[in-house]
Amino acid sequence: MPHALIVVDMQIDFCPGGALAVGGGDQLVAPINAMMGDFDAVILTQDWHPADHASFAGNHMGAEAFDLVQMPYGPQVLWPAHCVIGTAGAGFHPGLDVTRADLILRKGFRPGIDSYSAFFENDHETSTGLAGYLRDRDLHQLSFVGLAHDFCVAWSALDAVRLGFQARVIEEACRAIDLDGSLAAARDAMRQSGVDLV
Ligand code: VGL
Ligand code: ZN
Repeated sequence: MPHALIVVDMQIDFCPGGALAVGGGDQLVAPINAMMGDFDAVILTQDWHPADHASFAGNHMGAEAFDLVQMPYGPQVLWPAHCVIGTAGAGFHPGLDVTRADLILRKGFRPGIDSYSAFFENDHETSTGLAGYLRDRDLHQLSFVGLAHDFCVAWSALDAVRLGFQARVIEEACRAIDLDGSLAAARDAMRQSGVDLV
C-alpha cells in the first residue's frame, strides 16, 4: 500500500532559539531527511498564523503563555506568538530537505481558530483538505514525524485513524513540548485509538 511520510511543523520557531522552542527539535532534521527516500510521498506541514491569531497569549488581555482558556470550539492552550505568516520563524529549519516534498500543507491561518492537526482545525470539523489529497493519491498508510509529539503530531495521527488511514508515529523522530503530562496523555490516547507507536 502506498505510504506517505508526514513531516509535522519542522520550523525555525519550534527549534532551539525559536519563539516556541521544543527541546532537541533541531536534532530531528538529519534523521528525517534520511528517511524521506523510503516513502512513496513526502508531505510537510507548516504552522502558519496571522499576527492576530487567537492562540497567542499576547492577543488575550491579562493572559500568559501556556494558560488554558475556553474558546467557542473547546479548550485552547495559549502560546507565545510563533510561526507568524511571512516571518523567518515560520520558515522550515534551513537543514530540512524541502526539495523532496510533494505537498506543503499550511494550517492555522484562520485568525479565530487554532489547528494542531494536519487534517482538521481544533473544532475537529473544519477540514484542511489533506484527507482528500491523500485518498486521491491512494496514500492510505501514513507515518508521522516532527514537532511537537504531544500536540501537532498526536492530533494528526489521531485524526488519521479516525478517518480510516493506517497511522504510525516514529517516536525517535519526534520531540514533545510536554505541558503537565501532555506527552503521556497523548501516547495513551494514540495507543487506545490504534495508532502504532514505533
Ligand atoms: C504546535 C503549539 C502551537 C505544534 C503548533 O506544532 O505542535 N504546538 N502550534
Ligand atoms: Zn501554532
